[in-house]
Amino acid sequence: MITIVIPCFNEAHRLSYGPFVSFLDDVSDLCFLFVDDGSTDHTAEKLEKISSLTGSKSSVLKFSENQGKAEAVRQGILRALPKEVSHVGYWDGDLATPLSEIPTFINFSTDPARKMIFGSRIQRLGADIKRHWYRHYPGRIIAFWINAILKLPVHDTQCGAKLIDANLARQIFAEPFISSWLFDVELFARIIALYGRQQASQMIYEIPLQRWTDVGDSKISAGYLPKIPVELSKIYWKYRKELH
Ligand SMILES: Nc1nc2c(ncn2[C@@H]2O[C@H](COP(=O)(O)OP(=O)(O)OP(=O)(O)O)[C@@H](O)[C@H]2O)c(=O)[nH]1
Ligand SMILES: [Mg+2]
Repeated sequence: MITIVIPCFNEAHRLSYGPFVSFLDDVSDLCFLFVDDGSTDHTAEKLEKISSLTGSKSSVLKFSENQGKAEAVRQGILRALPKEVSHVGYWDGDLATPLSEIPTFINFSTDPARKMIFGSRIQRLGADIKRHWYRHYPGRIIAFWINAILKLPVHDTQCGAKLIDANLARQIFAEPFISSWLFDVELFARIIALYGRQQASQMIYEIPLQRWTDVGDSKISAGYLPKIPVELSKIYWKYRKELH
């Protein structure tokens, strides 16, 4: 069984039931756990509707106060892990990465050597990656600094589409994250800390996505940009011994 956590904060206008319902109709051994992170709009009603249409294949974890994406994903994963799951994951609820990419992730995860599989938004011929230039270019600069900190040739740590072996997830989601948006970088740092860089680079597998669309109405505002170097410095400082 695989559980994929969908973090949702005031997503009523971006959540549509159709894709979730039809995807769950077609798959077995996979369920979604939606985390309603203190939403104040109609997210709860939308999620209830998805739950009622999909039965036991989806459930909702609700927080009365907003925890931020990192903690919401972490709590969702911790909720899923005691059940009989081989893998857990998380997927952005705006479906910027369409659910149709999930089977590719699952295929790659059948190799037991691959412990964390994640999507990469690489614009290339033959793929349909629609990302605004004003998100793409800052993203590449941030990715450069993330590479420098992790010392791994990773293209896109920040894509919100990841599938992780349950035993590894038990280790890397145990502690709260210090960063609410760059927590993905901490996941990589924690794997390096546990297994060393050499082994980490064999356990982590980056999949170039076939389709990705910038959905708009992002929760990350331009005001967050100046905070990114500060958050990256905090991450570097916290994990510096393990990352040397
Ligand atoms: N639980 C929780 N989820 C959040 C919060 N803010 C955003 N999210 C969720 O995180 C996911 C990604 O949020 P977006 O606003 O799409 O972020 P983004 O900037 O578009 O990220 P990209 O799509 O990678 O460019 C969505 O499923 C959101 O609902 C939050 O405070 N708490
Ligand atoms: Mg998005």
